[in-house]
Amino acid sequence: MLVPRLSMPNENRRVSQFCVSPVYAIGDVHGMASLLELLLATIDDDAHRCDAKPRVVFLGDIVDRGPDSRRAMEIVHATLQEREGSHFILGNHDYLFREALNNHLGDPALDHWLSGMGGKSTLRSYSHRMPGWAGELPDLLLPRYSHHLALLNRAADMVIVNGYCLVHAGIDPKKPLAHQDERDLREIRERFLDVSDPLEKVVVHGHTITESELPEVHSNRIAIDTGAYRTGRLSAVVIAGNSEPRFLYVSHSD
Ligand SMILES: [Mn+2]
Repeated sequence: MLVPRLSMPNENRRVSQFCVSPVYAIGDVHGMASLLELLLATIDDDAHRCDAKPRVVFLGDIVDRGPDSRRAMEIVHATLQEREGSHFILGNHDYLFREALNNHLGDPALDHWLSGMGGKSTLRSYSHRMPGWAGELPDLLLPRYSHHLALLNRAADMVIVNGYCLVHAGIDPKKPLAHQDERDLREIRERFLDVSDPLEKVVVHGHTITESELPEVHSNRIAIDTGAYRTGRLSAVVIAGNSEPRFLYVSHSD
């Protein structure tokens, strides 16, 4: 059974939450480290305006496809250390990377990750050498990057913030939040996206690039994967107390 990680200790206190530690949830990064740096600087400016300490939740898929997964992972690691109350939710790409580093992937699965999921660009950002077989990968990377594996190993599946449920891909609309399957949280698409009925909480998610390539607000969910590696646009939603969610984004053309 999966117990949602209730990780914001003050959220139930009966105090005004206006401008108190807003949460900035960041969509799929996919190796776009420069955009991530820019977005975090934008978040700092935004939080500074209301004199608040920003908490950051990464909605996952930090690695693969884009050019600099290693640096993106380093930024996530530093952000979690520096900003209290911040979290990293594991995406399906991060999961495969974690499995590879833990030596849990056989050669066919490794090949699928490298060739079919954009894993090759992740490995290139870490090492000039490609592993000859799955078992070689941990030896190649872990001497210098064991802290990245530790980050992946302790990543969350779900974070609850105020009335919102933050996950990578979505939830199974037929199950209560407390009984979700981890794999659904990382991978679900149509079974979740096609449902417009109210859910237990409004779900904030990435994983599927929005049609508009901008953040989208639906009746039961907020979608913020704006396809950074393809569109050059990385987005975040700001959740602060009882105010309506609002959005920040950065792009290469800014
Ligand atoms: Mn994904």
